[in-house]
Amino acid sequence: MERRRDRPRHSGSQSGASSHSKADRDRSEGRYAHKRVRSAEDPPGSLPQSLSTRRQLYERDFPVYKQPVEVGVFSLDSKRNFFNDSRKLRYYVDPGKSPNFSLRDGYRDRYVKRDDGVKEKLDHILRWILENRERLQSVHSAPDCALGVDFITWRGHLTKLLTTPYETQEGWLLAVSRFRGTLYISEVETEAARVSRENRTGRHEEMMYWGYKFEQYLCADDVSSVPDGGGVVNTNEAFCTVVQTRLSDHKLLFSGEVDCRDKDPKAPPAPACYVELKTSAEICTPKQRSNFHRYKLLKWWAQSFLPGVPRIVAGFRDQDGVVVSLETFHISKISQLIKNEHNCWRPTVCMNFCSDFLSFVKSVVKDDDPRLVYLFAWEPHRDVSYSVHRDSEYNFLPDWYVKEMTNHHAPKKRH
Ligand code: 0WD
Ligand code: CA
Repeated sequence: MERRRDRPRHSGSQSGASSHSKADRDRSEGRYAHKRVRSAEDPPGSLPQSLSTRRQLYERDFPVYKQPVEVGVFSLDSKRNFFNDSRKLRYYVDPGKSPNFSLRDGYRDRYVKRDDGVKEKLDHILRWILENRERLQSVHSAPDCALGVDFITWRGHLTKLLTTPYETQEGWLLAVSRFRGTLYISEVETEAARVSRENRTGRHEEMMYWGYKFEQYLCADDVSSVPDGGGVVNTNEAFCTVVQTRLSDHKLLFSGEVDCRDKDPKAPPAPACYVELKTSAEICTPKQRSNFHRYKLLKWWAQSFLPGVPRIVAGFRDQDGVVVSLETFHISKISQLIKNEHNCWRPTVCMNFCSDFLSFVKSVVKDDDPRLVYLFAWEPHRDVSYSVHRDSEYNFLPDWYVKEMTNHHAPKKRH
């Protein structure tokens, strides 16, 4: 039997290149290219001005997505200080019996909330890069690409790209600058997102705490300790993985926050030992189950598939924030799980859209200048468009990074 080509798989380094033939690519390009991107007045050879997000345009074979490789980690402490190590990595502890966690516990008196009005942009990733450059510099790097990768961003930004063809509520703004051959992508908060952030209800604020409280019930600070449900929840603290991978012909380096790892020392190496934790309202009706599959599982799948995190432990909670059941979702099984859902999302559409968006960005952002920002904008039911800004409020590559990369870290000559 022929292997199905639309399966959402990470490609190994061996099989990756062969799973997508040139004939396949040519066929899909020929069929769709003229519809996906639009040029102003369509003069021949002109720059594409916009990119369509219509799902039908991305229903092709699953693109090559190489197994993500962890190239580093970092931690952020309770004051949001950066450490180039895994000190904030926690260990998953199975609660065994049916849980009865109260997620409301500690909201008033044991909660330190990160100030989400402070925009850190790519700063922590850039700090990691400066401290770990030697790990990136590959012998194969092109001389005009100092770091040997095409894109640097947060995993969360890529998650937004993957879900775009199915998103009907929230648009996005992504700022892009090219610097020494690499494209940096950093999100800009939309006006609508700022307004809803500044006008959250008390109930919404509390529910945002529930996810972090759930983590506290299941995570221990050390490999041989147990979770402490009586401690303080501080959302400044984070452990992040930095992974490298390739989507089609785009070499990616991104970082994502990881909740915890399997504490078995025999567990596979990162990222395969990582566990993502989630909470969701308990499912009581077929309609609720269908919505869970259609909307929530899409976001969960996209977020964990990207860095190669293999499983999610979900806590289903009632209206009062009490976790009534736990369920493990294996990322590799999610696409099967949703197959019975009529008109449901498809991983191949998510990945092909992301790949085409990155191609679009490459074709648009040609000037190599950290003070030049191309702002890509998208609203539901619209195409992706962009505008160009020099020395504006959208600049996001800090002087300390540009200076350090330009002066002290010129690519070393190899003998
Ligand atoms: O300032 C900003 N606009 C952003 C900051 C945008 C995106 C990320 N970040 C920071 C976060 O503060 C965090 O340190 O980057 C790190 C996480 O990056 P990511 O992994 O790329 O983000 P994402 O996949 O969206 O979120 C992963 C987890 C979330 O878990 P759940 O299970 O809820 O998806 O990171 C946390 C959250 O626990 N997280 C945040 N925590 C505090 N403030 C934020 C945030 N703005 N965003 C995500
Ligand atoms: Ca989580």
